[in-house]
Amino acid sequence: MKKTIQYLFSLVLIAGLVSCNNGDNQKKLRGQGGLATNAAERVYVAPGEHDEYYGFFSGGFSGQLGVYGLPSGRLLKVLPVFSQNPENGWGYTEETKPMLNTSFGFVPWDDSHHPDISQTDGVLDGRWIFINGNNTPRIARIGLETFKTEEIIEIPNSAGNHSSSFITENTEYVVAGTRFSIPVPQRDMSIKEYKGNFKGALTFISVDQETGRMAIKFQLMMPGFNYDLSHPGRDKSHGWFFFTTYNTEESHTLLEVNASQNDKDFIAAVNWKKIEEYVNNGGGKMTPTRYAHNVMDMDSHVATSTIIEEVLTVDPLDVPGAVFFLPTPKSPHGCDVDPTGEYIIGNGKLSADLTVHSFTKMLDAIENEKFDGEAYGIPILNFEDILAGVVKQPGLGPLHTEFDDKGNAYTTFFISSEVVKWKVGTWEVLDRQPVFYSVGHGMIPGGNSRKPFGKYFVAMNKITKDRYLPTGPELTHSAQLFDITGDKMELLLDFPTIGEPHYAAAIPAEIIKDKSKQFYRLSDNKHPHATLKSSDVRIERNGKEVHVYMTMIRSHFNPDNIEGIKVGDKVYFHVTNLEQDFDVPHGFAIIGANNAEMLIMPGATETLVWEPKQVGVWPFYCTDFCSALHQEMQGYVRVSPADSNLPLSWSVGED
Ligand code: RUQ
Ligand code: CUA
Repeated sequence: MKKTIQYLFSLVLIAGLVSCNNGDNQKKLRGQGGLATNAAERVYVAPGEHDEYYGFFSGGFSGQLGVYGLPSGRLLKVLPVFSQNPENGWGYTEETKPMLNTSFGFVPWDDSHHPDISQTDGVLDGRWIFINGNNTPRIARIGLETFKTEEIIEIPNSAGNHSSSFITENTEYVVAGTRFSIPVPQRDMSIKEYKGNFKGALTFISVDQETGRMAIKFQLMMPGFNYDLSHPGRDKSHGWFFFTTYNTEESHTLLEVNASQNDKDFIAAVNWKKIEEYVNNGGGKMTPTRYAHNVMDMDSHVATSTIIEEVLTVDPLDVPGAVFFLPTPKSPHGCDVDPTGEYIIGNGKLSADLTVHSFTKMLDAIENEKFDGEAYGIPILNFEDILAGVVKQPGLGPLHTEFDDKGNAYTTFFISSEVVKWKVGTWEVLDRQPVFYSVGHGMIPGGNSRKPFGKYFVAMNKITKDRYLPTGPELTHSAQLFDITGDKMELLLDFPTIGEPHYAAAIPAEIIKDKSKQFYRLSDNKHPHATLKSSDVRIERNGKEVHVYMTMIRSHFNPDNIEGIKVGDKVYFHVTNLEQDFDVPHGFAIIGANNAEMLIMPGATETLVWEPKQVGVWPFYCTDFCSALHQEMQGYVRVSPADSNLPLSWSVGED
């Protein structure tokens, strides 16, 4: 243990030295500025012009997905996923609340890390983007025509859903791996009995190719390690999935020391095709559990949440030849597969070198049973037998590797704050560039596919410090855009990001921009409380429950005068936006509401609940500046005492 502590100390020391270097580098860079090069020109997107790529940056602890244009770094949209969003009412309206339902009840927040775009034949196809929620394990699917979260599935038997959400090359599966191992089923037991008793679930969620609907196909119940990151095999290794592990020591306390004892942890190689076949032939065990499956119906825009009470679990020992461990030095974090599918890179956070495994050698070792022991009955392959190569002393604290389309890899180094470019196959370091500061993931558009678009590399940095004007103790995170078309990477741009982007995914804009929906057709509106014509405008009372069927169009509400509401009522405003034009949303807000406004897209219906607590005449108004007469887009609700006999009445345009 002493040794480890010393080692950690030396890392910290080096980190200190390196950050001084960074300071120098930064001064140098500032001195040159963008003026020495034409960097500014290369990220300049003229007014009215469009960016070349959509970049989807995970929101981290904001729980959302940030949509940025690249190369400009302009924020285009905050797309709500796992967290309530008052900007448009996500998670506040009656239609969207079920999307945030879980087996723990309504959970209006999460920590989202890794988006991944759907693929066909290993190439980005732009149908959907998936992203994980860590804290209450969930996977979301977002449609890239509407940029709306269409589905969220909870992952049972999982905790800290981190090695997620990564997809196979035809989007057959989206995969979710547990970071924390836990007792399965959950039970009251001593934490000290962790070792040998906790389980790590790796979940394979099938995706319907027509609708995108997700369903948990099976959960592989692995030993109680921490499963950190994962990536699919591709091309020749399609059919396999790789997961980094740490804490193979199965320590339950002070992991910073105790989980760094083993010289090597593992990458778990999972032959999912083999397990799929086993499951399709009746293998696996239906196990009681509870998880929520939430679906947004895209015709009505009403979400439903269903609690599912069983899941198919698979014991890896029941499917011989499906799961192997590849020894990988020192608590690997990132687990990355190159575009050819041959090389699997484990980035050992505490290792001096980068280890690259060979898929071909792995198959050979499996076939010839060149094992080096086993862990919980799962064969461990011999390190030397599967080693493709080592990138020697590339930097300190490697985290993640991305790939371009020219056979180069780009690894991020947290401690030495740099991106290092190296050659796949020769393992030679070609270039290194400092980042400001302490980079986590890097991203190349299509970098997790068979066809990367190797023009830009974006570093997502964990520490911002002095890069922008100070904003008090709390700063946004900082991303940096590099041009990677030449031999050397060139820093072009810094841009601030919301939340904490971990991973990001980007796609050429031309693949999706023409499919982007402009408005919803009223004739397709299947909302059960839609009001499609003025003759259907009405208010109905059912005891204390009042339903207002309202419409909005430039620049009035119908009705805009409402009387007969009483203190203690629960008023549902079902509001339909009758506009049939691009970019004419209207908002609805009412004084005293305990939720948010709602922003209603043209052709859609949304519902806000209001529980008036005070007698009076209370205004409501449109929140989105929709026309020259937007300020006139308003109305009043008269609220009478609870025992009032005033009948319901409503009107618009009446004196
Ligand atoms: S993580 S900074 Cu949540 Cu992907 Cu590595
Ligand atoms: Cu409608 Cu402002």
